[in-house]
Amino acid sequence: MLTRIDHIGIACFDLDKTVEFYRATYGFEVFHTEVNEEQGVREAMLKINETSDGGASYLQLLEPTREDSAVGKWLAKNGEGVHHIAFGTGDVTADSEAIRDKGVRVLYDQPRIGSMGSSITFLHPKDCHGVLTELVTSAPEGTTAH
Ligand code: CMX
Ligand code: CO
Repeated sequence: MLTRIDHIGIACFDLDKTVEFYRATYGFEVFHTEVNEEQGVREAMLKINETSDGGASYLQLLEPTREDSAVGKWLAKNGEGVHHIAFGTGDVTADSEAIRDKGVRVLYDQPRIGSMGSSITFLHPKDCHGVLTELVTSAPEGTTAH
């Protein structure tokens, strides 16, 4: 079951400058940064709020590590902006299979590794009214170092 907004993914050209904008404008601090080579991103997670199911909601600021990555291609075409939304679930595998059965294209056969050791998959934006949609199951508590 999808229980929360896990994060909103925002594509940017310069991660450091964008992080500074969110800090100076809103007071949001960086909770975690990492490079995910498989996804082709350098990213910063800004925690916005805790949630009632024990998870949290974040902004995920994304800078491409290579031009031919999903975010690199998207930035070249659209410029900076909201790239995707991500819903949180306790079981990304079960939920993505149930959604696939409804005729929505799920991009990965098996979930892959996302931020902070989470398991992630994506739904094709053309099957979701133009919104690239990610499903996320957080890593079990205590298994990730920040
Ligand atoms: N939101 C909405 N529509 C999008 C989109 C997005 N983020 N990215 C692409 N599209 C649309 C394009 O506009 C295009 O539409 P038209 O045919 O009408 O022009 C269509 O989808 C195909 O786009 P494309 O530019 O040809 O790009 P690809 O098909 O090569 O890739 C996608 C699109 C969704 C398969 C690819 O971006 C992908 O695999 N995304 C999942 C992985 C990802 O985004 N990783 C980065 C984030 C990592 C993280 O969150 O941790
Ligand atoms: Co994401």
